[in-house]
Amino acid sequence: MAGLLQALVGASEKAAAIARLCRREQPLFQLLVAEKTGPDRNRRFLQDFKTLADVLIQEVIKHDLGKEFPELLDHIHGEESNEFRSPEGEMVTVRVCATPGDTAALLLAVLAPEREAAELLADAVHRDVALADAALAGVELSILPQDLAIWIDPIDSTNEYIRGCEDVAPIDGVAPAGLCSALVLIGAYDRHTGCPVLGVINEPFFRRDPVTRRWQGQYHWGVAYGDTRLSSLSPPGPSPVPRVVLSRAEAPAVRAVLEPLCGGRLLFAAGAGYKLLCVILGLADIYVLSEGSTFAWDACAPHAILRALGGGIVALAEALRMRRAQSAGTPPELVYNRPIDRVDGAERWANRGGLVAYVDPQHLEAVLAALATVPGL
Ligand code: 2IP
Ligand code: CA
Ligand code: CA
Repeated sequence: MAGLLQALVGASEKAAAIARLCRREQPLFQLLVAEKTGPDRNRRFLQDFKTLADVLIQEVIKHDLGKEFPELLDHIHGEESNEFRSPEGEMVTVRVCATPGDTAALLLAVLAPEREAAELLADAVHRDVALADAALAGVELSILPQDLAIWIDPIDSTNEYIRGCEDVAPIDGVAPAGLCSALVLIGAYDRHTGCPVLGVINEPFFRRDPVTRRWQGQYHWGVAYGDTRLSSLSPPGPSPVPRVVLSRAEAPAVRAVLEPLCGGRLLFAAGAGYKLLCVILGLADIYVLSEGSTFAWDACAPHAILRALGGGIVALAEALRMRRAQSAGTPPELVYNRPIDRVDGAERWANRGGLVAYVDPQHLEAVLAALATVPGL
């Protein structure tokens, strides 16, 4: 199957371009950062523009992939629903139309009277992106699209995307917050086993061009199926002491047992996708999340890349249960085709028991051993 990985990367590039456009072009930026102010302002729509950006990006990815791979059409899922309420309270289904004019007209139903904003977005939606990447072009895979399904997080770390702090200084290489933690995540998993197989992470706000001051992005990809392991990145080198990255909201008891493991120096960052990227890039060795506050679309793409590099993402509660029961076998990894029973909405796809992302199995072992001592975890 030549082409699906390239199509995922192409879709992520278009998504990243739209994410940048919304911050660069005044008519869009104003909507993105608009505060709910006076009662005479069109409040609903100002408040929802950021959601529209997310929904639209997801629809574009879905549209572009579905067009090239019709076998995937009913198997492309994402964080957002494409149902959107217009300022008049009417439901609009956001989708990519046949022409930029039609797409602009549809967007205007939600954005009216902001015609310029609707046109700018429609333009970007219909613009082709060219990939100039010889290494990527040379990748040929034998896995079939009809065996795969897709998870999309159109923008992860939306809070940082909206807040938009541009020059947050990294600490030990890891940005504690800021625009750089907003990422586009597109992952493909095996429909039958739920295993992640292809992953693309796009960083729309990787760095600024020193001359134009415009944001430039970069992307990373990974492939893991059968015995095939391929990635745009090399596995990070070993580090004797595991560097652990956590959410600022992580439980104090978890912090307390992990701190001594990493020489008293924990790292903190925003964005589940960004913390996973830190492990992928070797800026951290381990990401622990003890809560169910991430979802299938947050983890699928990074998980495929981690597997391509020899690591993975373990389902934490399950791994601790096995460990405490002294069951044999390797700790279970997250899977992406199993919704939680009797649960509605996004929660159905929560990674409920938490997770541990790793590259080096020795670090994983040390961290699980420490976490197993936390009562109630
Ligand atoms: C969020 C986002 C948050 C993260 C949360 C995700 O996704 O990545 O930053 O929390 O788990 O679900 P934290 O930053 O504490 O890790 P989104 O921005 O797409 O809602
Ligand atoms: Ca997310
Ligand atoms: Ca999101």
